[in-house]
Amino acid sequence: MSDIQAIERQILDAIASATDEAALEAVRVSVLGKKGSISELLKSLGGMTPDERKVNGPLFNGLRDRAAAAIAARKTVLEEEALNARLAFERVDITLPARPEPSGSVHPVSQALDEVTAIFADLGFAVAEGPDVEFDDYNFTRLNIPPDHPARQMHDTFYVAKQADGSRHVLRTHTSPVQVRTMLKQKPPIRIISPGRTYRVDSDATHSPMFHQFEGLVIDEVTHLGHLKWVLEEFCKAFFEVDKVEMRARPSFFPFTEPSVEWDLRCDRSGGQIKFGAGNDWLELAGSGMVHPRVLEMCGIDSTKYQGYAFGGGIDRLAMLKYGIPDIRSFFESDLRWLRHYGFAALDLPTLDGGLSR
Ligand code: 2U9
Repeated sequence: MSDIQAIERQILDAIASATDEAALEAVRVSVLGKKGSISELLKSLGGMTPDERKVNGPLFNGLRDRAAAAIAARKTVLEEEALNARLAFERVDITLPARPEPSGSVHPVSQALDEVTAIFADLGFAVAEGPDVEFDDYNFTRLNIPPDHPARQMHDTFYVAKQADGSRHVLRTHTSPVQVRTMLKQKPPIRIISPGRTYRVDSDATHSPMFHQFEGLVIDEVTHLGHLKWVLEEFCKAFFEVDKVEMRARPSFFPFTEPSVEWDLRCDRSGGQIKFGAGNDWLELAGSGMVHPRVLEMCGIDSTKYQGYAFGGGIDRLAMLKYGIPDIRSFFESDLRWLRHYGFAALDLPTLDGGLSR
């Protein structure tokens, strides 16, 4: 084998052995670069005789052309391999879920609150909200509970420090001030539901210092207790997911309603579980009544033209009954094991057509 053939073999082996583009570039520089082996051979032609040049010129140029072609071909192969490796590595698996499964769950009180709201919204009630820290005036006075009225004691109020002008704020003891605010700014007809947090100084297995209420208010030229009973019955059927319910009325007293009525729901507790619509037990459901004319007047509504009914119930209590939770305090202990057991799927909002509690 001639020297040139041996050099060519060596160069082609080096090109074939380059495993990436950087190694191939190093081979190219060592062969075809300014001081590369083939460039040096080409330079040596200048010192040769014309006869030697005639023989070696084509040999060296042929060697350069074949080396350049081999480098270009190897470069194409290496580029393709590098691209394939990147495509394999950077591939997006579109069959994977976009995010991990959500691990949070909806608290049973939030679930019950959403259910109550969905049911009343379906019955044509708008949702009204207000602040947790209220004026004494809106929480008591305009609801026919003047200062020193004995009913104020019934409410076991949390008082907030006195303001500079001597007035007192309270943590609202019911959501009724939301209705007061609505009446002060809106003309009848009014049909609202106000769900939310309420506060009273009380704590045992069935009472919590912070609890949740829903209250409804309907004001129009003609409203009566028959309308109220129908609304509560429709609510109970939807909330407890039964076809039939039976309610009984008991006379009661609230300063803001006259007459005042409390409602019980027929149920059966004999099987360890509570069932509605049949049985020999009664369950306290809600308080209600026709809005006291004095309350209407104090909230800017003409009591000779309009009348209204109102009702109120506990959301925590409804959640306890529906989901079989025995102690209200467990709602607020933030125990994750408890939440995993009693919680509801996130993003699954209750609707009447899609299902309430599934
Ligand atoms: C206005 C006028 C009247 C709301 C009413 C009740 C009766 C009632 C309690 C039930 C259990 C609250 O959670 S609970 O302790 N509520 O019995 N609530 S009538 O009456 C109103 C509200 C606002 C302006």
